[in-house]
Amino acid sequence: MFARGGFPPTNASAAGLRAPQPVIIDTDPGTDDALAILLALNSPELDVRAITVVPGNVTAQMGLGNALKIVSLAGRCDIPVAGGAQHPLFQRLVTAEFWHGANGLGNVELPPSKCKADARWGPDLIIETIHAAPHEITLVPIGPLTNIATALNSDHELASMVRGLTMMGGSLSGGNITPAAEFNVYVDPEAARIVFQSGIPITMVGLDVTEKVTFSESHLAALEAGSGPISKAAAMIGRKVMENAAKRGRTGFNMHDPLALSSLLDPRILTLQDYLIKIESAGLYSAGASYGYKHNPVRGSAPMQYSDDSNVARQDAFTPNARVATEVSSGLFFDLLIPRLSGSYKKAAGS
Ligand SMILES: [Ca+2]
Repeated sequence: MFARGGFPPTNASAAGLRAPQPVIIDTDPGTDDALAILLALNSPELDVRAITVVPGNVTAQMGLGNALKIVSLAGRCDIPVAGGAQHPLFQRLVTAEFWHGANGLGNVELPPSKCKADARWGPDLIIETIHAAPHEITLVPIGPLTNIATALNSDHELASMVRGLTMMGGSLSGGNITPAAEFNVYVDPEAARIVFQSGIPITMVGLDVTEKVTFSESHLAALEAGSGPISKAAAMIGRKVMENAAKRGRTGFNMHDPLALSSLLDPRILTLQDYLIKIESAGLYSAGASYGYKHNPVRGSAPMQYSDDSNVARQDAFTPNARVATEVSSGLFFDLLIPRLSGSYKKAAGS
């Protein structure tokens, strides 16, 4: 909560703080999830304490299998990977195989996983991991917010024990799955509402910036020229998504989840502004919309003619609940991403 002392400093701005930043990634892999996870696992600035899987781009079961294959590819079976919610809190699950392929990874067949799923339930693993390191862990949800909301509902102390939450989701400028809604919020708007009301310091990396970072042929060529299984896998996934995008008349594709992840690595990539974010969970066409207020009054819909609710505009003290990414340096982002996925970063860092 901002009132609890505001946002913690980033690693870059915290003088002397060089220990890797502990994170939990909650994910619905997902092609861009795969690239985001690989980025995280190739970033020494991060300490990935757990990966939890949420239904979204694909079903919970498929997503768990994909997460295990990705972690195995990176040789990181030491990281607990757990399944969680099987469906959104109230909505029927809507998946996105049309974009991510029937297997969720662009129909790229990654090698079978050598890693085994953690026996714990995802929300329980989130709770246990945070309790083991109170005020240290940043949650990084890059899928619908079902697991995070479930954990918050189960443990009312949890929000005050989280260092921060950096999410891919939401939009101040219209949606991608409907004209109103960004996909992750659309899939489970009630969960998103719980998270935005939680008091956790939130950094929202939404379509306002993710649609400005486009993976193109030159990025693909750099990955294909890289060595090692991670570069090869990232290149194969990138190639498949490029082909799918081309069939839809698009050149390249947006790097939604990797951009959210990258903001933890280099704070110069995104420009953030304070907003009070409200989530629309009802509506025939607008469920999953995220609306950003910059100041009072916080004005909702007009009351129904025969209702008693006259509280149209709220004049309470204005308190933002998120820092929203409003501008992005695409160049800085790809300068960070491509070397880490292609293997050249480790060589440079280790030389
Ligand atoms: Ca995702």
